[in-house]
Amino acid sequence: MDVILYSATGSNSSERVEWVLNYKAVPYKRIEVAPEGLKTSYLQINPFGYVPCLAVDGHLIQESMAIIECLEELFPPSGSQFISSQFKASQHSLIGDSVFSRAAVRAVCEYVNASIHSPQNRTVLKAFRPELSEPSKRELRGQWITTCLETLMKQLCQTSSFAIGEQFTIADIFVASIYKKALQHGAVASPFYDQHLDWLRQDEQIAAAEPFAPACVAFTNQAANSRSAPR
Ligand SMILES: N[C@@H](CCC(=O)N[C@@H](CS)C(=O)NCC(=O)O)C(=O)O
Repeated sequence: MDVILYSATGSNSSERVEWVLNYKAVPYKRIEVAPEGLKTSYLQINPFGYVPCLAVDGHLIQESMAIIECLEELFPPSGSQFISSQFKASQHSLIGDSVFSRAAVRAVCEYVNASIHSPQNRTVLKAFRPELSEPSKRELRGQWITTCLETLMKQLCQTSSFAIGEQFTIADIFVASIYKKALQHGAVASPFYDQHLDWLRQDEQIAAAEPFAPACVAFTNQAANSRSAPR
């Protein structure tokens, strides 16, 4: 299968997809889309003008959630034909193993994607707050994500240190990625979300699959010796 990911360094939505591809050990080619490309030639790939976009044997798929759902179908748990030497393919669904766990995972992802990420998107801020300077936009983005993550916290890590349920899912990926974005915008670190991130990084396979390695992240190591759920 020929898999191409159109991505951009620092793109939060692309990071989600890259994390899934890496975790599932799917071989893929990554194409970096330059900012000017988003408004020009790349529109033929993704008419929405956003990264990510995934091409699978010539089929173009837009929107990170749709891409991830498609990857879950194309490369289901233990899809051994795609195992590379670096990673083991996942043994469980990254979306959840029951109707209700899948609904809970999707609810978190939808909240992150639609309610947290979209309003602070560069294009949206440019349209609604054109008067703001770049530093002010960054500050606003950090504040917005932080406020929403406070709300989201109540839904997370209720039965384990994973965001939803007892296993690693895309809810962990969406949450950890948007938290890192808040830190990049200068938001104050959160003990809860630091602990969640630390927890994920204690798992070799999850940590090895994480894209854009963690230079920008305030890594507290608070949870390094404890595997209790962040609450
Ligand atoms: N809902 C979309 C969001 C995609 C998105 O906002 N991508 C950002 C990067 S994270 C982008 O391409 N921004 C370019 C712009 O706003 O001009 C998805 O999940 O794929």
